Amino acid sequence: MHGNKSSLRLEGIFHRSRLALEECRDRPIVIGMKKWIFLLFVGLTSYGFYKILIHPMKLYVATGNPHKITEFKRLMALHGVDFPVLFGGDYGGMPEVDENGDSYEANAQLKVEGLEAKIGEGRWIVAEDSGLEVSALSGDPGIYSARFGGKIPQTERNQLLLSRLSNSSDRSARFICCYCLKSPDGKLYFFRGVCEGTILAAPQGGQGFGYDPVFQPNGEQRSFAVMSDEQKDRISHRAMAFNALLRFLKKP
Ligand code: ITT
Repeated sequence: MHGNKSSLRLEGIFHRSRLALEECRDRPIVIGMKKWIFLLFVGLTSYGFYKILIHPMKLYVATGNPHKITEFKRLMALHGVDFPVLFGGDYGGMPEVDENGDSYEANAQLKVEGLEAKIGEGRWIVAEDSGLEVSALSGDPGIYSARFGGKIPQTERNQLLLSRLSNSSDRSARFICCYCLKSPDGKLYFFRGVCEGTILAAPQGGQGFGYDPVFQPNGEQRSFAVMSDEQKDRISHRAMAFNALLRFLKKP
């Protein structure tokens, strides 16, 4: 992955710094300003090479959902993410994963492991599992949100949800998003985001995806599907989880 030229240049820098350090060892106290500057330069350059060439932080996003990719990219742009991020098309497509976990965390981890089996270990991989939990339905559809009602179009799925709630006065619900991140040394980290709201009496708006037209976040007078991207990205479950993920990744 790293070119010979870069390795040679690095070798040269390390060699010169070794010589400079050996000289300093003989005369530890008397060291001229020029040498301090040289050592500082060597240190910074080596660190730069290490960061850019030897250990570039590259994040693989394990999802096959184009809407999630769009939102992830928007959130990256909003937060000025400055490391390379790879999506399905960049690594030959997200493999099929049997999402049979009993929690968002478990399913997100299964997706991470599904992609890891394809691209190999030792990478930064993140996956997300999300869903809509409706109080009057005891938290359903929850982790089964993508499959609620079977293989039907999302508009029918939304209608099905509304019909299940037709006699219910409790319309409270929440979107949950959980990211699972695997680091190159094999550790797993989880980040959750929640957005509380209510289920509307009828679908509203044509933006967004999934259950957006029937979900109105608390403190708003319109559904997610009426809001602009920027408005959704300020309060959504995905934005909350993304913020936590990014805080972790940016930690020195
Ligand atoms: P991947 O597993 O490939 O990531 P998926 O669509 O299968 O994509 P999930 O298993 O996490 O994703 O299913 C989550 C479902 O919850 C999703 O298909 C939507 O119906 C719904 N959902 C999640 N976030 C949403 C959002 O921001 N707006 C509307 N619906 C959302």
